Amino acid sequence: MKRFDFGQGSPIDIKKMLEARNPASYGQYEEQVSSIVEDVRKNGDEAVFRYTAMFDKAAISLQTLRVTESEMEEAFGKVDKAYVRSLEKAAARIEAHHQKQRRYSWFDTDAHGTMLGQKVLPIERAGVYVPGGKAVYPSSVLMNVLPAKVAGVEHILMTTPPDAAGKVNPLTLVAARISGVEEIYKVGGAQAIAAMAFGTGTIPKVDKIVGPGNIYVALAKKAVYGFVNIDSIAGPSEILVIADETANPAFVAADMLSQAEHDELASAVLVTTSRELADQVERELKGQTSRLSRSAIIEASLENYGAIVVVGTLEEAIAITNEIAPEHLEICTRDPFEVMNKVRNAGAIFLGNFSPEPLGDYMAGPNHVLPTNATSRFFSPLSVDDFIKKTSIIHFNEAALKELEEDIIRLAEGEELTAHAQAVRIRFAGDGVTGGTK
Ligand code: HSO
Ligand code: ZN
Repeated sequence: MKRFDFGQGSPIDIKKMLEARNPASYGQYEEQVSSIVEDVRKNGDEAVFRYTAMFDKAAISLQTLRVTESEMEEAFGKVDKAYVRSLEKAAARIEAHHQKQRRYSWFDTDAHGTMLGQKVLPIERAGVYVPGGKAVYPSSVLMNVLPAKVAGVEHILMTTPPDAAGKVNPLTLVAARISGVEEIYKVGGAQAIAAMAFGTGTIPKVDKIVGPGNIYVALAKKAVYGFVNIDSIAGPSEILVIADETANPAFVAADMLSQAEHDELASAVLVTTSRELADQVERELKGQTSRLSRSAIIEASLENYGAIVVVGTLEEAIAITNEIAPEHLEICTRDPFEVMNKVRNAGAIFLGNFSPEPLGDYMAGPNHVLPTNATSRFFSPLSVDDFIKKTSIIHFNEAALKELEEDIIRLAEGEELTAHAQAVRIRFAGDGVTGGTK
């Protein structure tokens, strides 16, 4: 845990610290990933089964690639009823929030005889990648699928790696069913991304791939971008807390630890105007960590990417925050709304002492797929917008076109595009401006 007291540290120090998390070793996997992607593109299902045998140690065939109804029932049999109810409650809240993001087609007419507008349609097919292994997050299944559902995407499919026995994690299956996904394929890694991007004999090609994954999945998504659309590539989790002397140090520490436990590369930062609070939070972090099951991960993450910064004013805290552009921002100050008004860059903002970050991870309703690595400067949370596309609509009648005729011809001739000019002129050739078709 780094400690910067006012005057010693600067926002740039923390930024540098966080930038170190961008793995410089990306390149070493790139070749392997692109050869997997090419192989799946060429050889389809056969390559998918080969890589599943190699990486997941599972024997999957055409008969077992797709999750069956009886496997789904088996999964529901294994998962606690109360857990299912909580997931359903979360799904309802997430859906309600995303309903408010819907966009509609619009058309404007004017007295001159024009009709201009924008047609909004969902993409036809979305593919959701769900990781297996240690980070099975059913909450992330809901967060990735429900915006697509609300957008009206008709075909939503999911891929997730099987275990060595060829089974998919039951929590993943339950979350898939609750969010309304009927088509689930047992394939993970770069091979899953390639399968969804190009299609195989069995797995349909999609228009957009979303969902978190390891470095192979991230690189594969980059490799297929352009053939299909992808979501942004998520980095390790981040939390920044702005606090003054009114904050509760135990709460602040607990919330920082909640993100630190995600992985060793996660980052938890406190920026406070109170030296006393800084000391108390530091003590709380130590005390609480030892009682947590993932204390080893937390210690590593705090050691490398944790920081407590004491500043003179809230203005300075806000400036540091805007510079860091954290994924999650908690504001625990006397008037959190006033601070929130001045924040420009953050994925999600949690206000006050009773809006802990995990509330947003599971239940509040807004999406927990958020921009990381300072990309909240220009990226937004995953939303319904990620699953729609727009088409411009243009209609002019003769009189309306006539009004703009001269301007269009002038602009076209300025670009030396005489065929462009002619396409307008020809419609009014009766005026003798040019020779018409007669
Ligand atoms: N905090 C993570 C999402 C998550 N947390 C899933 C728990 N489960 C996103 O940054
Ligand atoms: Zn989390």
